[in-house]
Amino acid sequence: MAAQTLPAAIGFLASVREDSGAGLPRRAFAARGEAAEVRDGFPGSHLVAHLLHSGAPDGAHAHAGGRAVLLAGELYNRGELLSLLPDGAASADDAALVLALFARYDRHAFRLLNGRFAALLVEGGRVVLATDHAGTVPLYANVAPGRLLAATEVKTLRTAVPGRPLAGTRPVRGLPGTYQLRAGLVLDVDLGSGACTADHTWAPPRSRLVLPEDEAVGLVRRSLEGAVHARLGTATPMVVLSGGIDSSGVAALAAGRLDDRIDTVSMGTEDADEFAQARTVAEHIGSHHSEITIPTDELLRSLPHAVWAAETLDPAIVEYLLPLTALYLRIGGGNRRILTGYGADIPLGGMHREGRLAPLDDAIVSDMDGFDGLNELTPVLSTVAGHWTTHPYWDRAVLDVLVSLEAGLKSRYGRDKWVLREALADLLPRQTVLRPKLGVHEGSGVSSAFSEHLVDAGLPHEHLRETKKLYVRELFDLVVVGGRDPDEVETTTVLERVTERLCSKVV
Ligand code: IOT
Ligand code: MG
Ligand code: MG
Repeated sequence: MAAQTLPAAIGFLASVREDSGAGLPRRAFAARGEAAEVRDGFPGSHLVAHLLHSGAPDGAHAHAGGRAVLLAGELYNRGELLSLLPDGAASADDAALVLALFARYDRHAFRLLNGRFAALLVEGGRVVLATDHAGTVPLYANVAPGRLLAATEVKTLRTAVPGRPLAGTRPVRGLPGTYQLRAGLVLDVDLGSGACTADHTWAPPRSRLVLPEDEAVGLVRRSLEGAVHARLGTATPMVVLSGGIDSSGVAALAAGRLDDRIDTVSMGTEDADEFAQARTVAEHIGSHHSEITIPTDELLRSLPHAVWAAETLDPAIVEYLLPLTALYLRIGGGNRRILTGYGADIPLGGMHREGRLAPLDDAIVSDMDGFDGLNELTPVLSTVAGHWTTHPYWDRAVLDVLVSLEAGLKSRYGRDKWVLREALADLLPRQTVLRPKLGVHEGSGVSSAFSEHLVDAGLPHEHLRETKKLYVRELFDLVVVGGRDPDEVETTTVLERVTERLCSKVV
């Protein structure tokens, strides 16, 4: 089955127990959707779950051969995967496909998948949890002998009794005994004892590929084309378009594939926008284009929502995600499938504006080591508004290529992201291909608006980074750990608490 408008499920909250007692914690997803209840029984275990969906959850749950799987998200290499199975598998939904692969490869099945998903598999007294290669759908777990809870949003586990430490995971601030699985992880849990083993299914390449220019350019073009095509779905897709090379490339490849026009949308504030640059691209590819201006104070009011959705503590990431969250909240027209250019700058070193090759590769190595746990690719940023996002540059095959290419192909002839610009040159106006990088936080004026907001409230100029960190931490403690509704968070209260902390130096 090709990708639909939305995947069968966009999130889950699941409990697996040896006994059949106790249900689920209260549902408290930021993601918007209906919840389908799933109940399944096995020798030695009982599964109860809420599958979050927008109309057709069946494809997210499969049961066969004494095993069951729940899958939030979707797979992008179905063709490859089907070639490993008997012909009859072609009609299988993604969850059923994972189950069939598991029957053959056991937990190594997760090494085969290129997708955007979180999965839970039950086989008697054994529970297997898995994240995609980049952990793009966050997954959290809480395990004690005889019981396991897992969810795609940690706030849904905030009232759980602390569980035991888990290999391959990281603790979550304020929620002892609940852990986030790392990216590209399979966690194999023995339900009876709560003991688990962790196995990595992916790691960022550390070696670099030396290729002639034309081969490198062709490789980037083909892999990106494949990733965009696999993500188009069955309804008209939308691309969030800044008019930079990353999102313009995605939009051009999507438009080139479909007979109908695609939709593109660009956001700005009264302080800053990239409307002219995005319009140039929209006209060139013939998309239905719209512009959304979000007042800066509305943007700042969405800060609690961005933290609530992304469950992140990193202030720089919040600045990148805030304009996008605010944009997704403004996009109407029912549940949309949205493609982004997010993430291209990480493997290509686009954020570093660095021409020298050693510091460029230093930055790439460090960013590829550091992305895990930031949750910047989480679908919840848009599922809060009912939309599903997907990021072609973090497709497993694209990412493997982009990370691997030697730094001299990324910075070349005085241009950053050279290999990508060259790979898309025939599809876009020359000015777009040559356009210097502008970060979403700069193009929307968010970084400076956030700074001003703090300075206006009397917080010191000289510690803005630290202040932003405290601010985001305060929000996290309220809306994630504390379960508060982001609409009810008072900015003034948050500012007061940050001031108190700064004064008492409890940093
Ligand atoms: P940037 O690359 O500017 O934007 C990311 C994506 O957001 C774009 O490709 C586009 O799809 C969408 N977007 C940006 N601006 C607009 C706009 N005005 N209207 C509509 N859509 C827009 C930050 C950044 O530079 O964003 N993101 C980096 C990575 C951050 C660093 N993370 C890390 N080190 N782990 C990125 O690679 O996307
Ligand atoms: Mg970019
Ligand atoms: Mg940009």
